Amino acid sequence: MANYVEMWKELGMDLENHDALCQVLPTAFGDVYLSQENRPAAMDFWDMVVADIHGIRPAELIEAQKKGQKVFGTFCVYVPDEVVLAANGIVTGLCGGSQFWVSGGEKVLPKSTCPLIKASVGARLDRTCPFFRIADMYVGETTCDGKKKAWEILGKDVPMHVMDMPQMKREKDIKKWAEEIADFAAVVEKMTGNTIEPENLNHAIHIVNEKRKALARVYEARKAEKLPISGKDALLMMQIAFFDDPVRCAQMANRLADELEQRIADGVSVFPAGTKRIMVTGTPMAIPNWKLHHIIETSGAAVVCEETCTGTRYFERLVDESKETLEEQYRALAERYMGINCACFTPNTGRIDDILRLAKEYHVDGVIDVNLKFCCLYDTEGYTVEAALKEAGIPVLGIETDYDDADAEQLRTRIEAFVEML
Ligand code: BJ8
Repeated sequence: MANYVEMWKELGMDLENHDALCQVLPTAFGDVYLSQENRPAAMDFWDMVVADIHGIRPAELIEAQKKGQKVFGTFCVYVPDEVVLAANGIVTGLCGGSQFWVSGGEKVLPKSTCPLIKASVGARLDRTCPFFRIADMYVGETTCDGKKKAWEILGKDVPMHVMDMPQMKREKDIKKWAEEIADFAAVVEKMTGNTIEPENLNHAIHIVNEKRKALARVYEARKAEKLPISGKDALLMMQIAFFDDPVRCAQMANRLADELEQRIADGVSVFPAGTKRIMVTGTPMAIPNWKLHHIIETSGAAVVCEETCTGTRYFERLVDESKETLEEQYRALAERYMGINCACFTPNTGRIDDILRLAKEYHVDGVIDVNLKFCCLYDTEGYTVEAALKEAGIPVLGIETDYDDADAEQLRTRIEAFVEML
């Protein structure tokens, strides 16, 4: 860690405060991750990344900036990475997943804002996250109300581009999203000084598709009866996918998938036979939010799938690689991205279909519908989700939580009781 102090200083970070974060993270990671038995050897890559999460990748980004590349920070899986990559830019996720940042966000936001937004704003304003300091531009979107207003605060001293997200999925909405993508492309071209041509956009589409396929291979292995990987490890891979170089991410996920497929062939499982299989659905879990997975997996169950933006919503469905003009490519991108089922859309019946399909594919015994406190969208949609699951005869437990550990024991009691009755 010490090696990066100069870099953090140059980034204008609050070193004293940041030290406090650097001290808690390794303990949390050790308790949650390194205590697991028989982890796949290929997890060594993600362990190494987490150990220096504010060092290794930020240093790479700074190097790239010195060579003229621009870094775009994003907060939502609807923002198409392909457009940035096509202009030789770099994308990094910026969503905050730690309670450490929440109080900083509460200085300027209502307390009744979801912790993901509070943590993201806190990380930025308290100057304790290098990724926020490095990004040349932030890219927001008009998904939920909290985020929409947060952009106005976050965008004060860093260029901010906001993509106007349709809230329905009619043909005219898909067309509108294709136009938004084209507008975003123009902004990216201006920022990077590079032109987006059909060739480089198709190359970028291919890169991101390969990343999606690699992540999907790891998820495929989680459908096996004998689980070759824990939900916590799969979640970690997903969380870091938002920060990593997409080509390396695909290589590492494929390397992990090779090992998992071998484990399946050898009958190796990280859980005892008969462990109950849980699917988690709901709000995303930004790094280092491992709270719910840890509670579930230390309460006698295993997480086999996440229908979240740090799960299947991130990689399912590919972008058509056969298009030849920019207009067709933007349309193909819009079609793929509008296939994501976020609760900010109405109606959002596609999400219910996904949940029922995934519950079957991953052979789940029960579903935990998780809502980050003050996320009105997912909270309200929980009613429909839970009714559909009950109708399908799939046990479901709805919970609301935040990043604070204060409710951990209470959650554990409820989750243990739920697992017991499965
Ligand atoms: S596509 S889930 S990443 S918007 S949890 S900030 S919705 S109040 S993160 Fe999201 Fe895109 Fe949708 Fe996914 Fe608002 Fe809810 Fe907070 Fe949320």
